[in-house]
Formats: sequence, structure tokens, C-alpha cells
Amino acid sequence: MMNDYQTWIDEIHNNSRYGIKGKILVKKKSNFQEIIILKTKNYGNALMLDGCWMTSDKDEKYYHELLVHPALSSKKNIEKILIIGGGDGGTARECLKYKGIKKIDLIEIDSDVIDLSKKYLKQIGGKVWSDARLNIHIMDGLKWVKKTSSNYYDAILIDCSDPSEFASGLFSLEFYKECSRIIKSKGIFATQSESPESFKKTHLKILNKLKKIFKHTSTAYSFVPFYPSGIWSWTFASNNNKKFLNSNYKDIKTIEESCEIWNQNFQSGALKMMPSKIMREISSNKL
Ligand code: SPD
Repeated sequence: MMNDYQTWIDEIHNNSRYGIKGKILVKKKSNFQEIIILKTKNYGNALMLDGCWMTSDKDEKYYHELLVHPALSSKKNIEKILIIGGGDGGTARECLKYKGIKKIDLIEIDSDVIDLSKKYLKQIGGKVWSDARLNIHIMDGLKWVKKTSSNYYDAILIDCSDPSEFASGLFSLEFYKECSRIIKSKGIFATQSESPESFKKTHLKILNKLKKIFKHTSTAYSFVPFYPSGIWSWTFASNNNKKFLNSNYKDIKTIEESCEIWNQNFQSGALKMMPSKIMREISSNKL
């Protein structure tokens, strides 16, 4: 009998291939990028944008929980959140676990990513798409932050793709400056900050730029099975004088119980995992 799950799809990065075998559900060119959704036996449905793996049903929690919880659990109360990217809904889903949230603005450049995620990655977005607190804006993230008033958001979460023609603005000094301006003085900023192994140069640039703009930064390292080299990073930043990144949210136990990967111990380990070579190169301060 014909086996449908026979197509290998690889992310090819630096002469290495990171691939999985499955059945192609979607392969299309949107206005911005090529979108592939692959149905796999071990990872559920997986999303690839312009040749790079973004997420899959079975490994997304390694990524989304590490982006959201170190940031949000550090605050007693968070009302207004900005998510840039995040068109699969996973980041918004994790945010909506916090009780005080009044509004999330999700800025995604490609409406096809949202439409296809609603249809094929249902378990990632869960119920977020019908939550009245979620406001979706289809536009470029850099344009959005430029037009936002100062001192507006309690948290800003950058859930973007790797730098590319249209995503590179989200890794610029100009973008980080705008984020620092529109975040409240005690607000917290978080971004996926690429891999210290397979995207080392980009990783170092992100960390050095954030250090220039924000008073405090900390980077967590963990793994995302689908991403090139497996090891990944998330960087948190604030302009608040107090040390952030300890859990202060009142109902933290409920958040821990709802997570598959994140807990307070996991977080404190992840924040101490900076590889020595990265520590050394950061101090040399290349932008
Ligand atoms: N190399 C992949 C980097 C992708 C980061 N964003 C993923 C989107 C998941 N919400």
C-alpha cells in the first residue's frame, strides 16, 4: 500500500540538513514567502517559512514557553502586551494564561501564516483566535512600533523568523530603540535570539545591540529539536533598575502546572547556560 508520509523536507543551513519526512499539506507562495505545512508521524503538523522550520505541533512548547514565561512571570501584573510575529498563535496562547491581561496586539506581516495556522496548526493557537483580548494587525512590526506612543506596553515579545529581506528590520538597532521607547518603565522585552551555534554571528549581534539599548539584559539557552543545531536562545531586557527575571506573578504554580517544559528551576538553569565562547565574544562588543 502506498505510504503518504514519504516526502523529506529539509532546512538547509551552512551545508547541513535538518529534515523530517512527511506528507505535504500546503506548499504555496504568499506575498512574502514560501509556506510549507508538512504532516509528520512524530511531530504532528510542522510549519516551514522560506526554507526555515518555524514550529511543529510536538516541539513548539520548547520554544513558546521559553519566550513567554521568563518575561511574564517576572511581573506581578501585566495588562497590555505586544507580540511581533507569532502568527501561529503559540506565543499568544501562553500569554493568555496570565489573569490580568487586558489586551494583546499581535502584529504579523503575512496574513497567510495566520490563516493557514488556524486551519492546520489548530493545537498551537488553541482558543486564542476567538479571544476578545487578541487584536490582530497585519502589518510590518517596525512600522507598528514607530507609530505607537511612548510608555505603552507592559511586555513586548518578538516571535520573529530568522533575519531575511523583510524580517531584518526586527533585528535592527532602530527597532530595539523603538521597543525601549514604547515599553513602560518597568516593562519587560523578550525576543527569540537565534542559535549560539548555527546562527552565532546573528546571535552575538542581537545581544550586543540589546545591551546598547536596554539597562539590563539576560539570555536563556535551551533546545528546540526542529531548529538548526538544536540549541536556541531567548533574550530578555528591561530598563528597570531592579533585577528582573525572578518569578513574581502571584499564581505561578498554576502557570508551572500548565507548562510542558518551563518551570522556575528550568528557567534559572537556562539563564546560566551561556557558552563560554559567547561570553568572551560578547565582551568584544561587535555590532
Ligand atoms: N529558525 C527559526 C526561528 C523561528 C522563530 N520563530 C518561530 C515562530 C514560532 N512561533
